[in-house]
Amino acid sequence: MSRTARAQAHPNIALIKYWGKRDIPLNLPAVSSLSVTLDSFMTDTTVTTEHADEHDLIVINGSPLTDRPAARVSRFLDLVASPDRPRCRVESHNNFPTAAGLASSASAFGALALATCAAFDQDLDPTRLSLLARQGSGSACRSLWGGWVRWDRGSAADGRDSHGIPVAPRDHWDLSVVVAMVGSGPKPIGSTAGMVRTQETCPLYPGWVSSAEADVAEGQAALLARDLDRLGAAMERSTYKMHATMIATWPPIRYWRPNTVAVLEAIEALRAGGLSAWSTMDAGPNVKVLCRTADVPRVVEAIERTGVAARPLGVGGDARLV
Ligand code: 2P0
Repeated sequence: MSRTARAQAHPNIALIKYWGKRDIPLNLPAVSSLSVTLDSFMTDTTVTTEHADEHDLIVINGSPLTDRPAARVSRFLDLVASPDRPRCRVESHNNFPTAAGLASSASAFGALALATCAAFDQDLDPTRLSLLARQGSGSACRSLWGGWVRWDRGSAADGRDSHGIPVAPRDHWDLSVVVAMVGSGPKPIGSTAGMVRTQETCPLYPGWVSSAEADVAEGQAALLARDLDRLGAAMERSTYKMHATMIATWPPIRYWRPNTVAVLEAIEALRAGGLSAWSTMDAGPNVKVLCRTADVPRVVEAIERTGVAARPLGVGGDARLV
């Protein structure tokens, strides 16, 4: 009998970043990370079993997936429900730009893990869902929970100790993330390939790995103490260190555009004027600015003065079945 399940998950933004893997097939990270889940931006995914065709049908924002991206989703379905499962139809929508460094793979595999387990009648707790989601895309293991989430590197070879851990609930702290939309096109190189190239060719990579756990501890302590200057400084440090390893990779991985720098400078100018606002960037040209919710209008104005559109987002909630 055919079954259908629908789930929604939000993307998350890393405050302390994940870049590099200790195991590629299992998506085990070389470093721990710390993130905040966003509201408003969302992936909405419906999984239906017993699709009549010989192959899975995977449709993202109205277009069927083919080749490797489709195979990646089918492999994930195999992981949840064994390779001899019935074929499935997966329909997924993002209400924000896909594959532009806005963590669409995090919300995608978070929602897919939840919907697939429900469609195959598996009742998994959030930690087991997080372990599954991680195998779809590393950062997805942080999107099962709202609020503030840590992902431990872990040390087990099978990855059982590497999953999301909620650190503070959504209402812990009234902060916002203002996304400066520098570019929304597809990125020059995806995160997975970019991480491998960094590990293989970047002479700075060992320093990135050896300093990361202290950054997570510092970020978490600042978060729990609600100390924005301290959290923001830890976040910017992690961002610049990660982008330094990307840029010192060969061939270099440079996601920055001229307006990326314009926004970074505008935020530094706000800070020089006494406002606590801090920048981070992921595998794309967009800048995300962490600030107090009351300061959002001033941050939006500063970003828009550079000619870049700004989108303020709050802290989001848990992934959920609909
Ligand atoms: C992060 N990023 O911590 C970091 C910062 C991008 C830069 O997690 O290969 O899509 O699927 O595990 O999770 C993006 O990488 O990579 C990412 P895979 P993922 O948010």
